[in-house]
Amino acid sequence: MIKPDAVADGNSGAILKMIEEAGFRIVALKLTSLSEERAGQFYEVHKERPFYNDLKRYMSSGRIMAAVLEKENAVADFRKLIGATNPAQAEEGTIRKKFAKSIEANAVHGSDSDENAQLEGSFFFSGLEMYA
Ligand code: DGI
Repeated sequence: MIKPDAVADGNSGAILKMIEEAGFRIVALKLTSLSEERAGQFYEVHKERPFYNDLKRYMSSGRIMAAVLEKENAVADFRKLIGATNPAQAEEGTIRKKFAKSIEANAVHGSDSDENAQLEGSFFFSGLEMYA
């Protein structure tokens, strides 16, 4: 997912370019937005965390871009490409190093397991919208 700050700043194209150049194939893509409630569902795993309300508000503050990506070893390789959650710790050459503004407005989301990638893909897309 490309998060609201990155979409609003016009960085979606540059981020998708980095993703494709890193060898990922885009198999589904849409520009959409999340209500606070849907953002809360997406990040339900964090509901006990102190930043949960801020995260819901931020993730529903503007348009986002959702994508399903395909690659060997996609989850680990994508997390490497996006860099650390906190951009202050993100390595040079990562998407977050280049585009993230803060630990909250950190430009992109990536699934943390194959299982969550399936669930999160289905959160945004029907099977018919995913072209494998
Ligand atoms: O998988 P990540 O996005 O790298 O990180 P995560 O699953 O631990 O956290 C999900 C999102 O929640 C993260 O992208 C931004 C937000 N977040 C995580 N830790 C903090 C945070 N937001 C604030 N304000 N403070 C935090 O410590």
